[in-house]
Order: sequence, then C-alpha cells, then structure tokens
Amino acid sequence: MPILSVTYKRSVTQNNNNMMSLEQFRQWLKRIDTNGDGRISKQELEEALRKLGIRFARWRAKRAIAHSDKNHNGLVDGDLEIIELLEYVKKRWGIVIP
Ligand SMILES: [Ca+2]
Repeated sequence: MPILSVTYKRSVTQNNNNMMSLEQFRQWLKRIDTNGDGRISKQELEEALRKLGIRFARWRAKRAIAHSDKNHNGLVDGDLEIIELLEYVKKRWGIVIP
C-alpha cells in the first residue's frame, strides 16, 4: 500500500495559498465532470488525478469516492458529498487544485 502522507508539491501554488476554497473546488469538479451530469464518478476522478500526475490514481479515486459517497450511489453529488471530498483531498493528499 502506498504511503498516504506524501504531498504533491507540483500542484501547490507558489504563493503559499494552501486554502483551496469550496468555490475553486467546485470549478475544478465542473472541469473534470467529463459527461457533464454534475456528478463525479470514480472514473472521472481517476482520470483527473492522472492528468495532475498523481500516482495510484485508480486506488486514490476509489478511496476518495468511498469516503465521500454518503448515499452510496457510487458518485459524488450534492453539497454534502462535495464538501466531504474537498476535506478528504486536503487532508489526505495535501494537494491544491490549480
Ligand atoms: Ca453519492
């Protein structure tokens, strides 16, 4: 199993702005929502992580969705789940979405 505490500095902005806002995160989710249904699937998240050059994209996407998907429909949808995902991303991956 990979070590989760690894941070991905390449995605962190130079101005030490470590606080990704919910609004920024929403914008990012909108961009990675390739089928445009307003919900994030494991495949969409995996693809987005891969593009950011993050390793273990499939595994990370699976873990992140499992954590955030409170109503167990296999997708991250709705404010509550988006906030869960944002908190998870910040805490577990230490990345800031560019
Ligand atoms: Ca869900």
